[in-house]
Amino acid sequence: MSMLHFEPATSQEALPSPSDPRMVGIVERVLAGERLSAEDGLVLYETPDLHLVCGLADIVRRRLHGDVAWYNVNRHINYSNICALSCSFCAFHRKKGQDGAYEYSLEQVKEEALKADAAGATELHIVGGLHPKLPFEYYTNMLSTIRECAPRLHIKAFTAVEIVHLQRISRRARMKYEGIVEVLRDLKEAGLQSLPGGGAEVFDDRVHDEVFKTKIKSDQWLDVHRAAHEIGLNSNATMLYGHVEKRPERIHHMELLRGQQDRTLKEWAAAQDIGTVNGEVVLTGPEEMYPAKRMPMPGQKGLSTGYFQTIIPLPFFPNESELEYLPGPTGLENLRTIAVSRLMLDNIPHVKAFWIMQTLDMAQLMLQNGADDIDGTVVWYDITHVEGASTHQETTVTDLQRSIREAGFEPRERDTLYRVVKRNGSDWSTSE
Ligand code: V47
Repeated sequence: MSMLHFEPATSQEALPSPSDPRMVGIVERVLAGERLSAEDGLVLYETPDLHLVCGLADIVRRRLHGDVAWYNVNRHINYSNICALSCSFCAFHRKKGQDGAYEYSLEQVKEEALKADAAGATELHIVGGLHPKLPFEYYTNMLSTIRECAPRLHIKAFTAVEIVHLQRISRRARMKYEGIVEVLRDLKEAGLQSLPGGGAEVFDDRVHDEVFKTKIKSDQWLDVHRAAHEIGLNSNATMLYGHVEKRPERIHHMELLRGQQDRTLKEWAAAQDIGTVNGEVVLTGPEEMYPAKRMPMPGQKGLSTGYFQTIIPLPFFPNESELEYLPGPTGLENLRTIAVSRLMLDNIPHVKAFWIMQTLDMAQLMLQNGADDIDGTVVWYDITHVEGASTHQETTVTDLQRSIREAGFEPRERDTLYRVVKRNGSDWSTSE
């Protein structure tokens, strides 16, 4: 990592002129703060004017976050890799009894939570496979154990497909949507505070049938997050790209997320005096469009539900999966996908370049091209292993801060809900 400090130039005047005539209208729309269409999204993916796409994403990112870039002090816990499914993109899953299969006891989870808390972490990010044998109580006990032994830790846990699995094993089956709401309420009562964005993959039936056929489809993934929002939990969203999907399918994925977020934020936008056109809530316009606060934050006037906080585009890692013969996306495709996500998802406040998958060096570049968050210290991560990394994948706060500064931004520690963290060693508090 270079120690050179880079000052990104992103003023409107510094934007390169379009060589692709299709970009002219897009530039006008972005500068005016108008929503981009699916057709625009495809142009952003296909145009040779990559610098222009990235420059536009940076302008929009700075409207929302100025020169701040976010990180957190967290721990990921992958409590078990035993999974009833066998998605072909996934190298994490094992069958019970298979070499390398594991599951954490509640005692082990407690130990990790205590260690995380003692080290000053603010968040536990907990996900695992769909374990065919663990009872529902394992999950509620896991949450309540953490809640009791480390009450300061925010518990962000379980992807949408795990929630559907928990609904099934909890005997809360009844009506599908109601059952999901009920199981989420049980989990919330036990200590769950938000949902991570995993398991969304690509919202497309063809892609679903080809590489994750037995997993839930887009409508169920979106329903789980809608239900979580309904009961006041915030969540994130991901998009796993660079395998068998095509670019229009990625754009469609973004459109579905954007549409759902529109419906969620409508009431909030009205209370904040943010104009909507056809119910569209666009947060990424120029300063003069938003004399009031444009960023949704929990507890704000008009916001009675949770919402999508962050989009995390995840580049596909073929290593050791059934799709190992695929090349995976290039660095340039990863950079472009971050920029396109920032421009298309105009109502999701944050774009995360997850350093574990993007690498810290590329995450620096991504901060200059649409991303405003790089995730946190992580410590343990078992789902992907970049270039032979072990499960111990940790970085320090010093390195996160240095990376952010080198990229030309001001590092700011956040909690899971993007409140500013004030820290004194392992002691911390939030601004609210
Ligand atoms: O759900 C699985 C994906 C996800 C592979 O919410 C793969 O803040 C690439 O969701 N190559 C887990 N990706 C990671 C995730 C996440 C990460 C960081 C932050 C947040 C957040 C969420 O990883 C899985 C799946 O979609 N995945 N296999 C693979 N071979």
